[in-house]
Amino acid sequence: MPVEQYRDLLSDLGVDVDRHAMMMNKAYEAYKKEFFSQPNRPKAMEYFDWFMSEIQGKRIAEINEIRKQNKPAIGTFCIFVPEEIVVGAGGACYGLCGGSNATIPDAETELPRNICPLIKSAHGFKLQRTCAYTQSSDFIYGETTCEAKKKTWEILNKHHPVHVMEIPHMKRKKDLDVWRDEIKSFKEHIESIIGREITFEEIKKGIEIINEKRKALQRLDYLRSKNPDIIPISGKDALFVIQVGFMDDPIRYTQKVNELCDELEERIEKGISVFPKGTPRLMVLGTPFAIPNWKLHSVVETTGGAIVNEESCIGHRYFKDNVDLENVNNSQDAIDALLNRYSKVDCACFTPNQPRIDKILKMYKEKQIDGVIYYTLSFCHTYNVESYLVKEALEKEGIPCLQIESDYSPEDVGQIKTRVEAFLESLTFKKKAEEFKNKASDVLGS
Ligand code: BJ8
Repeated sequence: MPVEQYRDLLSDLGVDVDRHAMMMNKAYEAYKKEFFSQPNRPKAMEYFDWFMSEIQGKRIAEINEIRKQNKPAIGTFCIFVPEEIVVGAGGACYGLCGGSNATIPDAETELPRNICPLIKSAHGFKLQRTCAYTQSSDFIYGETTCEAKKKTWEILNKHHPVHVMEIPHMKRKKDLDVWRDEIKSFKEHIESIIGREITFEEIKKGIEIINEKRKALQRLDYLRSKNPDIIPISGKDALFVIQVGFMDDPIRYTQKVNELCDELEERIEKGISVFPKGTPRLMVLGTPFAIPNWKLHSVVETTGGAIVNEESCIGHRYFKDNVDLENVNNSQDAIDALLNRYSKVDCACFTPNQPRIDKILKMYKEKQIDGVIYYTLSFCHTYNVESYLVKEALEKEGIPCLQIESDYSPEDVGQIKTRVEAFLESLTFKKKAEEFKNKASDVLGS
């Protein structure tokens, strides 16, 4: 990974350059092993491969060019952050590193062992100073979605500025009023950093840019699962494309995702699939997958299954809704429109959260899924507890579900593989039994 040429910049940002270079080289080697070994990848993945090689290099240089022009750079850990406001102001809004096991021992010097690995990993990156995105951010925008996160912000704030947004845990009118004020306060906080007001035109522009990005991702989501016999891109590649969306420049990224989609359309027309016909099609539900957490996708897709959708924040939950700009004529309208869109996010931090269950059932049917994997990061209580209600609804509909709880360590790979293997076998058996039943009823009916 060519981060060497950015040594001076990284050093000015306070990055521990030697440790960072060592980690990034390892991460890039892991990426090449994981991704380049997949057969028949779309040509348009070349851009995303290039992005990985520059993830802590050129992109960091771009963000710091933006900062030089007195534009904001905001780091986030949640899809509740209204990135439209930052992008509208000409700034960069990006997800921070939080998917690696390598930073967790450092984090555990300040945080308890028994909390979610995403939070520990992110905190560890700050303590090690090995995430150039964190080091480049004016502030980290935290939220009160889960207990572990909201308490971690107080400790993280000792090392880097953190601004916390209160996300209510219900969606009554009084809760939404609080949320609206929080969006305003986010805008004001950025204004206090750049020393000027963010205009309505800028917010509108930001909304348009991010709506286009979400539209491109909706298109990718549709093409991955459109044809039951042709899967034009692996789940792992599609996941990586979505992960890049949290770091890349949104306009360039949208263009690249659309180019990939053009190629996927062609592949579907020509019948080019990366998996053989009849491969069990899976949807993954649950917690986010931060780079380089590709463990589940790797296991599933090297065991004979294909993932065609992630009902996750690094997935469908992130891009499913656009901001409606109709009748939006001033900043207040724009904030209402943002609130309207963001309050549709169905994170398990809400109670009740029935819309998530209804959506899962709908997606299962629409995408012609064979089975679902309910995936939670260890110690994520909201998603773990909510799994009871989701599984109950799936069971009622006769939808097969495998629940997997995991962290970032490689130790449970063998065990997950064994469970996935058994699950895939049961799906294949179920499919064959259904085909047999359908044939038999055709014969009897004729
Ligand atoms: S909108 S899922 S990105 S909060 S950190 S809740 S995994 S214990 S990330 Fe999330 Fe926003 Fe919701 Fe999505 Fe659990 Fe870990 Fe908490 Fe987590």
